[in-house]
Amino acid sequence: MTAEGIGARVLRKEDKRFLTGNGRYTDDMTMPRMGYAAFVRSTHAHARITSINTDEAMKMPGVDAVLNGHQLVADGIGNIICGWMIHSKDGSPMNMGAYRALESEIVRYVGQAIAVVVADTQQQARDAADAVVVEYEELPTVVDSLDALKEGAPQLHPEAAGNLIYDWEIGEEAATNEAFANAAHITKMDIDNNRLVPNPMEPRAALAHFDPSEEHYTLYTTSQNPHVARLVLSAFYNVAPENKLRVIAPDVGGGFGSKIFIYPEEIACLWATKRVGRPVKWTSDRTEAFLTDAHGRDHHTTAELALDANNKITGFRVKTVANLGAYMSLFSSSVPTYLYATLLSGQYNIPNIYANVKAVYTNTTPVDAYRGAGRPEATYVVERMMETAAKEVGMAPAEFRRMNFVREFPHQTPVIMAYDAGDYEASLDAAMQAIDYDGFAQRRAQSEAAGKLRGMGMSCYIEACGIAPSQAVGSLGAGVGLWESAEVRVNAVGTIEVLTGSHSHGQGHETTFAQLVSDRLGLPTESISIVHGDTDKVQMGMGTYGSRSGAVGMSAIAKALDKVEAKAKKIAAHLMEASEGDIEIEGGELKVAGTDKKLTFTEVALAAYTAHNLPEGMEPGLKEGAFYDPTNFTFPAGCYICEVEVDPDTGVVSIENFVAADDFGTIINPMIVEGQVHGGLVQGIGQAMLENTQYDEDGQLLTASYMDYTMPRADDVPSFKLETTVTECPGNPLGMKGCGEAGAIGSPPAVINAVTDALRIRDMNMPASPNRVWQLIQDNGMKQ
Ligand code: MCN
Repeated sequence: MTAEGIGARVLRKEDKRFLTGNGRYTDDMTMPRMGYAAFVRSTHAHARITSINTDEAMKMPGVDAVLNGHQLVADGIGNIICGWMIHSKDGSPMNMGAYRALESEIVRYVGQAIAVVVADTQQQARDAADAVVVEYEELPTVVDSLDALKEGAPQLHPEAAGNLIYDWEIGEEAATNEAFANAAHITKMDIDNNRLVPNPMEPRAALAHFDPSEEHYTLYTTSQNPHVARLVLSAFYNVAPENKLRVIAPDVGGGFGSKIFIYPEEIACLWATKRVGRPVKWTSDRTEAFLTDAHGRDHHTTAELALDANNKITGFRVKTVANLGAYMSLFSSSVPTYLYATLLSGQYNIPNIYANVKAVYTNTTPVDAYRGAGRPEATYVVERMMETAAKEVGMAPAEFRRMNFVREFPHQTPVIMAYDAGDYEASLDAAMQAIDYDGFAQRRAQSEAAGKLRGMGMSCYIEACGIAPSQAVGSLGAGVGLWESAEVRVNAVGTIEVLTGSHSHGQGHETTFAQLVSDRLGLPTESISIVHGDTDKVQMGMGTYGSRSGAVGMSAIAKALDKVEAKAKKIAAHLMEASEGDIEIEGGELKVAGTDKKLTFTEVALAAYTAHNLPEGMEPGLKEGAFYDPTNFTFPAGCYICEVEVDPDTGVVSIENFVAADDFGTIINPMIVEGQVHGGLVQGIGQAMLENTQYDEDGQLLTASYMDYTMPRADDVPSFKLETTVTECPGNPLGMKGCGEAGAIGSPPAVINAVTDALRIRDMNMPASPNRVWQLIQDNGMKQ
């Protein structure tokens, strides 16, 4: 333990670089003779391409090449794939339409890449892309997933009849139906989850370089998982063999899930660099980001909750239609299935659950994981149902939840997940106390006296993160196991480099990972460097998503540290002529217990490399690696309570109080965790209050800029009050649970529960925009 060890509020080491403008992002990289790429994109949501005329574009200044999908296919570049196989309830594999990096026959969403221009400057490339003439024969479009399932709907892919990708189920249908047949009360709701655009601060970018002398490719890219990118690019797309491809994800300015997939642009740049014989760089502009970054959410759900005469939940039946857009992206199939429906038990003891999920193609941008990925959708359904059911049976929502909580662990849910540890009542109580739950009636009366409406809503979320035990995800259809790797290199002078397969793009790993090492070895964090994001430096990794870097990535480091410590103790024991079992590591020293004999860590490290006085047979050096494969997910959980005031004249909702009580197990750095929760809460509140992705019936994205897509700003959110409860996760050596997504998962239902409470209505869709809220007030006659 050191002052910078586990539990310390250490300032983020990486911030010096970021705050002084010294971050190095993909777009900052330059190479000699570098050309710039710009994409010709479909202006139609569904159309047959009848011709692509590049004559004018090729004559424009600086233009090197205009490459299209015919050439891509001729060069043997593979289709974009979805790496997680889902089987329908009849056992058939999912129906996947072909997705090419450049499409030359039928385009299926606005913004789909058709051709790539390479030119001397970015502006020349963009101008030339505008000059490429594509002729289309328009086809009918469908943008809503329920419409896409209707008979006679426009068909997107010949491989997917009726636009159905899969018709999947989980749980016991017959037993659940029986629970409903015997129910004393049934609550039924139609619940939509609005489509979101991820909007990380740094848009996607790629810089590809082919070195003909070595037949070797380098790709700088805005990736959350460079090793997986390399694996997928080589194994499926045929762009380069894995040993001839180096993928570097340098500083990445946020991802929120949207940078874990392989996109057409990375494939096209890698392919184009060899064809044109110069490095090729592409950087997305914000409009391209709106049109082509994988979107999130977009569910239509019908949910039913069965209660017995004592208001105990006896059954939960959920039918969801998930819009996956025009093509299946890398992880898209898992989001509305294993990441969604397996969390439908929430924090509750529900004996019977049955869920059916239909995934559907539409003429919209592909949909994949976005912060929370399936778990916000599940939490929204569960927590809207809990609030509504409680009110229908005349119970306080907190007490209805309390009486249905899971209380004994481990707890096997009917939908695969086995919760390992938790204390849901503790976080409920902490949140209720922090928001002064009992004082709400008085605050409401005061608001009403001032002509305002006031409401309170809660959400008791649970999520499964630390994704995931390889055995489990493998048996569920995932293409790869989801372990993590680490290597701890102790240099001869006692400084440390930690190589990790996790990738930090805002989560502060350079600080928290160093804190773990500092805690274990007693060294200052400034002598510890975290190396990540480069497939030539770190041998293998699975990357960052599903709030896994703490629970899985740091556990791999802890395992490697075990080995480093064991070897260092052996060396120290030998040098001090003591027994290995008597060596203790403390404060940067290796001491012989009960004596004043000691060596500094640096002395032991030096001895490991000078190597003339090592125990017999010991290899020189002090460098150890480990792979860590978790035994279970981790299950962070908490209670969020939101209190809103609504101005009935304008429909403006103001969040007056927001309390988040979370259980993340052992916390490495409370300040970083609070930052993660703040960010997540703002994203969740953005979804609940402001953000909404709208297509018109022709498949044109109406909300393709910040003029029309409202992102949350500082003045949209209150000062959050955070509480912490701790039950250690028994599944990893550090007792940690993930914290990176919780805020975005738990907050939307808390907000909507509060707004519906204020308006005294049963239901409404997100976002609670002033216009929608004002209209609801008019419709329900509540204007005071
Ligand atoms: N941590 C801790 N104690 C815990 C849990 C975590 O101190 N009990 C620390 C970790 O050491 C790490 C940070 O908190 O520094 C987040 O850890 P974790 O919850 O393991 O999440 P990941 O590092 O795997 O990050 C992924 C997660 C996800 S899935 C999304 S989406 C997301 C998020 O993190 N995207 C982000 N947070 C983001 N934050 C920023 N700034 N940008 C994004 O794109």
